[in-house]
Amino acid sequence: MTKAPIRVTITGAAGQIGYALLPRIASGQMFGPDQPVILQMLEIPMEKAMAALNGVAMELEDCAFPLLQDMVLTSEPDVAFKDANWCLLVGSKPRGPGMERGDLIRENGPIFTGQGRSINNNAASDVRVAVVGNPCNTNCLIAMHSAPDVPDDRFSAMTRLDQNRAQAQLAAKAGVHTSAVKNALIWGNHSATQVPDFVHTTINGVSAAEVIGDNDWLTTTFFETVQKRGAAIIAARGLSSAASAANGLVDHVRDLRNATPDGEWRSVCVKSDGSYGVPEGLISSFPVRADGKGGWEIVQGLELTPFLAEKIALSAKELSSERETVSGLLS
Ligand code: NAX
Repeated sequence: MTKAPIRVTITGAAGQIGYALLPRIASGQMFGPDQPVILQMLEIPMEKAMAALNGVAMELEDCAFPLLQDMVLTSEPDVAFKDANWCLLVGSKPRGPGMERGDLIRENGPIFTGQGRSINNNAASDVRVAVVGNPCNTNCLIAMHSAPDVPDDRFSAMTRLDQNRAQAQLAAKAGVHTSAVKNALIWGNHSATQVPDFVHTTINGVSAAEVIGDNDWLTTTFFETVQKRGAAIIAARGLSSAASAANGLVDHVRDLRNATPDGEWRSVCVKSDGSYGVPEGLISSFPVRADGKGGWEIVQGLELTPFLAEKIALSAKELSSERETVSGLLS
């Protein structure tokens, strides 16, 4: 019997990531090869953006995807989030010339109060929300606070792209295929303070730190390469990551929907319960395991080296200061 379609809302659908993401959802890569989808695509109410969205929809039509049941194109959040089962909050304003991170947070915050409220009032009772638009941790925090009727554990933000980057860097250094690297892990904020772990990651079953055996490289080159990979892509491509970001989001949603294999975890930004010294209530990246039924837990008991503990505390401090900046938006 054919499954009932899932309604997936994508904000910023006419943007770069949207363009790389939509065909992957419509082709079944995010929700599975037998799961029909309805794409509910939100853009800003500007002629240029809506025309571009229309063009994207024309291309999706031209793919004749068997799983794509319907498309909604709108600039009204209440229409986009109506009965949505998954909300992928990708759209946000880019950082303009001379803008500080704090300015970006203040500019984008109100978008996420409005969208959070609209999700609260319109989405399906099983709705889940994944935030990509930057600063994604704090935008997720704002959306979560703006949707009081939606359980907090339905909200997440994306560090899966950073995890994939860390995995690839460790594999390249060790001279192995990426599949030999397991449990790559990002802690903290999706920002330049993010903490790529190398202590709990394994290469062919052995600690990555031990296999690579070069603490200097791990604590400097590896760290900075992962933290600054986004800027390196912009320098090379003239545009920010899009295909890899869309891929990260496909992975992120699958990570939360499917049971995590035994002994593994995935990096997901979720609401902190105080684990690993990250203040309660912040949206921070942790090692997370999903049960395949919609539930997840933060993996407990990983021992932090003084180096990792210090870096995680720094990233958490940045998250706390972002929360302070938007405190007026947190009801
Ligand atoms: P683009 O500028 O190409 O697209 C963004 C789209 O969002 C635009 O079409 C814009 O019209 C739309 N938009 C803006 N405000 C909106 C609103 N209120 N409602 C609906 N749509 C709105 O950016 P793109 O390259 O697609 O990146 C999107 C976001 O992802 C950015 O904030 C970017 O910083 C963030 N990223 C997050 C990553 C992560 O790992 N968490 C990595 C990739 C990316 O940098």
